Amino acid sequence: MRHTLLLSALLIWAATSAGQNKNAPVNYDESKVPTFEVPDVLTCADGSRVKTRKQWEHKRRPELMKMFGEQEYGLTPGQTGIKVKHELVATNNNALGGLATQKQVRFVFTGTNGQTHEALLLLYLPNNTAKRVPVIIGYNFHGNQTTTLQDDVISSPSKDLMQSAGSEKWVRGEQQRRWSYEAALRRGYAVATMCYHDICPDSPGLLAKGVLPLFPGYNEGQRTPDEWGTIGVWAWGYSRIADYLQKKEPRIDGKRMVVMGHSRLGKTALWAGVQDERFQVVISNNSGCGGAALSKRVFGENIARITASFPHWFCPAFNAYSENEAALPFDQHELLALIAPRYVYVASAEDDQWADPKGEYLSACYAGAAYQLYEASSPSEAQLQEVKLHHNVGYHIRPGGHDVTEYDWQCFLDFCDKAFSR
Ligand code: GTR
Repeated sequence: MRHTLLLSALLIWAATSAGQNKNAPVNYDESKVPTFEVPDVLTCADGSRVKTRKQWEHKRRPELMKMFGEQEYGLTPGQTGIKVKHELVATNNNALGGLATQKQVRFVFTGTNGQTHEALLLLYLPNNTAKRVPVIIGYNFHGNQTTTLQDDVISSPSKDLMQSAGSEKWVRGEQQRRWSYEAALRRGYAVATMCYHDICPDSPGLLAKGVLPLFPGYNEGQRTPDEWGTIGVWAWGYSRIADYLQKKEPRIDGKRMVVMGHSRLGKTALWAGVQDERFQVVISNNSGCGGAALSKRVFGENIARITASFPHWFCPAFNAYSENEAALPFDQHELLALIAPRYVYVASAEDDQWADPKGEYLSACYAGAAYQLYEASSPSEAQLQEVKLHHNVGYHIRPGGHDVTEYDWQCFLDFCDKAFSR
């Protein structure tokens, strides 16, 4: 018994203390990409090969989900007992020049321990139709008030906690260029956004200021190897937004929900889309390492760097692959594959080499094995030079850097139109 305890303690220590080298070299040279074997999406851990949808759904898919949960993002708690109340705080029927009905909804989370936490959702519904509409759900980085110049948009509650003195980032409209609300609304889409810090502050020292203390068994600072990181918590939050829109908002068509995110929130959108099959379309923009990019290419940001800079994003067990990507029993193309046969879109930017555009593209190709089981299409390596591909796994690359542009939105909307046969 004592030996077992000692061994578990050692394993926990090894899993949590390895890696995280903030000085690990970063490679941007294609000729220095290591030769590696892409883990085969359809080969199970016991060596057997998946030939049918049934085998995929009942054996290989759960096996992969378990690997991503236990070794990368951490496990999402099942029964949490957390209750959510929704309070309509404000409505404006004539927002964005009359294009939209704007609603602001307070989410009040209550844990079984009685602790509560609040978050604020901003929702735009198109005024050009009375029908039920599809919705694009995406977190913002610095508060709802940054996504538009509409002066009645209330600042997100996490602003006071997260804003550093003198920072311009939280100013009204500061991120407006990243939110093509008008384009989406004109095309008949609703858009819902929330500040990701509202769910869980993106700072290791502030994790207890989000929803985490409401979860049964939460133990601040004491993490088990497979305990979820903030990407997992934010993904959980995406599902809570989906709950609200699907069940409480009559204008939303709950069968046409899109989850999207940029960068760390692109990683989050993928993990949310994998776990919550209500998301019919999953969009990852410039998500890079720990998102759409293949880890085993070790190009641009790598596991040592990401776990050093953001130790709270992943589960502690992920550190074991820092400067050791070759040992990973899975890779990110399998994360995309887990979304099959639903629609997934990967967007890259040419100058965003930190996110490894080529690794993002190859991931989209290799995910195809699972899509083929459903006779659904994906890009092929031969199409690498093409800039925009609309298979069930979609992809585009555009000039410029790490950002979300009007063009990106146009591509996302085109892709959603295809997914929803509009
Ligand atoms: C970077 C990080 C990336 C990406 C990005 C972002 O600093 O290295 O993985 O997520 O932040 O979220 O903007």
